[in-house]
Amino acid sequence: MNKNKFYVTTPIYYVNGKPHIGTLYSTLLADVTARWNKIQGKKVFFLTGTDEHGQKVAEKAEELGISPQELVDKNAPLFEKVWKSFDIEYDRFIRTTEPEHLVGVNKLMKILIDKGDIYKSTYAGPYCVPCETFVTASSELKDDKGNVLCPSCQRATTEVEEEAYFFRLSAYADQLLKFYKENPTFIAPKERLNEVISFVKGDVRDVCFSRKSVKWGIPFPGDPEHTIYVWGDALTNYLSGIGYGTSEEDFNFWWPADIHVMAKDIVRFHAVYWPAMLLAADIPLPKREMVHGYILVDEQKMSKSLGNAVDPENLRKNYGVDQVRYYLMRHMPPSQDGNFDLEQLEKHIDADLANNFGNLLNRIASLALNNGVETVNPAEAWEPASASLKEKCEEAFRSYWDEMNHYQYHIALANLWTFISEVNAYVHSQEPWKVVKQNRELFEEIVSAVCHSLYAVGVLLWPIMPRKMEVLLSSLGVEFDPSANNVAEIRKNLWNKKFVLSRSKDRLFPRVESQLVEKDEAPEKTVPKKTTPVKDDMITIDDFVKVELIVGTIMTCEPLEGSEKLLKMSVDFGDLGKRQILAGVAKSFKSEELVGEQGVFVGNLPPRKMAGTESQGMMLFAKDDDGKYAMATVSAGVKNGTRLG
Ligand code: ME8
Repeated sequence: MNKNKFYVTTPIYYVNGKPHIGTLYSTLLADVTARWNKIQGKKVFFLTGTDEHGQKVAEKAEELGISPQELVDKNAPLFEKVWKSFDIEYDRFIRTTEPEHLVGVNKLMKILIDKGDIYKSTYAGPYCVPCETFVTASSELKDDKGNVLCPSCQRATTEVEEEAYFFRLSAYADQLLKFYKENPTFIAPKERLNEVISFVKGDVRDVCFSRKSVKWGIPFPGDPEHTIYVWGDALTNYLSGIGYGTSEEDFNFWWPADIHVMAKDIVRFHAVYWPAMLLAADIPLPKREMVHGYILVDEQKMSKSLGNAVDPENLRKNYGVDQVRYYLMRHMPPSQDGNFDLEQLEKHIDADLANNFGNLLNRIASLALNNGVETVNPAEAWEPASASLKEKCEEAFRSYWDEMNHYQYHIALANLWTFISEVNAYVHSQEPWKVVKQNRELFEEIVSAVCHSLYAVGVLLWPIMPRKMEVLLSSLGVEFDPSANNVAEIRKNLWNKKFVLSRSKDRLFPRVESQLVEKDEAPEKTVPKKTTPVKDDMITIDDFVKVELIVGTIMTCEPLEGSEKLLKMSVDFGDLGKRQILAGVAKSFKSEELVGEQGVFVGNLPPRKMAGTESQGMMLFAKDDDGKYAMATVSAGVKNGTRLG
């Protein structure tokens, strides 16, 4: 039965630390996957949460002098807070200390015990606390003091010798190998599947499934002197989070998981132990596992000792939620490790988002509205250039669809940006600012073709940048409903929509205010020193501060009738309102070139008439020796009405 459902999970994160850019990355991949499936009209369940038991959490609590329960209650909300601030739209945040989870874990463990797949023995060997892993003798590495190092994190392990319950993993090796063979797409990318296969083909040992010396955990069924090994407890969240043991109806609807997302560090737990536990309990296996690389900082793994963990909250405050979401999804390919670099982040926000994409919307919307086009109807028959853009839109959809469904989000985005450049090229070649004076119908067609393109892009990018795309769609007059199977509409590429344009107050993607240059201390308020001697050709600071230099965006611009030199502009100064400004630069600029540009103006000159028309300010230009003018502007887009000084 096709239930038209999609169930996606993230790892549940240890609560001994805070969310960082790496855990944000996994959670974002899952969020984008969930949203992409949502807009295909599927019912989606997205599970994330925190892993709260085990030795590592217990040791951290002890170090802080608080109880483990206090520690987990303090830290779990930090994850929820950060995910919410990044618009991560999860359906359930599971905590492994919740009663529902305990029910699910007990149920699964009892099945394994009853089946005879759990037996009691003694474990003697090294244990890695940071990874909560029993390190097998075959993979031993040693430091110069003779300590066994963990093969995964390279840190020193501790020797453990204790009575324990074991899970008969070795009994499932053949079934696992058969499963991998029959399901070659189980793990993406497939190189990781090869690693898993070689592990299972090697010396697979039974897994220790309980800890006697660790008290912070779920009591082992029938033997409360032991607690359940934290990984046996944690993996079961994927079942208990959808009702296993508490609501069979929900569980039967959502299970199996369509995708588990994780990084390469925990692939063995997910691709070997977890399927074996499910096979033992006769529960269908998850359909797929997306295994991504690490996010590195300065080409190194993030770690507490290096102090190089990137705080998502600072990124959000400095750059914006959707800008960070976009950068991580476009420029950190999931198949390999990716270096996180603030300079690159800033560069891409400016180039990809502010210039290439955001500007397109601002330009076309201002041009249309300034020329009285608010309602945009589809053309009855598209001119060849527009028809060709329509075809490109269809092609862009096909490749986006393909790559998104193969979880290649970075390629999907790169392809979509090619289309955005094609839309820009179309506008450039069609010159709507000229056409508007000659052929109104064609002008409206150009606006409509761009709106249809932006509509498709807006819907397709919603999973990546939900908030910004809702703003974009709303400025096209589209009320976006993610459950309305929007993808089906885009696939048809009918270009038969009507748009109602509105002017937005702010730019969709402002240019970045760089955080990389050390900011000067805020200048102290200048107290004019009246006594300072001033040469004849100099002014005092008091003279300078009298001049009000303000930034404004040119909304309309046209030659002033009866004048060869003057352009007449309407300029938006934000809270200071709109003003009519005249500038004698008609020989250097075509009026349409100035539309949408941000310039610098003298705001406190008295209005004066030029060629019979009033100018309510003066725009600043630099004039070179040949008499050519260049506009004075600010390097990063700022709010209209901002004062220079
Ligand atoms: O392993 N780059 O929890 P954990 C990319 N509780 N992803 C990263 C990353 C980085 N630098 N650092 C962490 C656990 N991650 C267990 C999981 S699941 C049943 C139990 C992400 O807090 C990545 O998804 O150590 C990795 O697999 C996970 O966080 C490990 O999180």
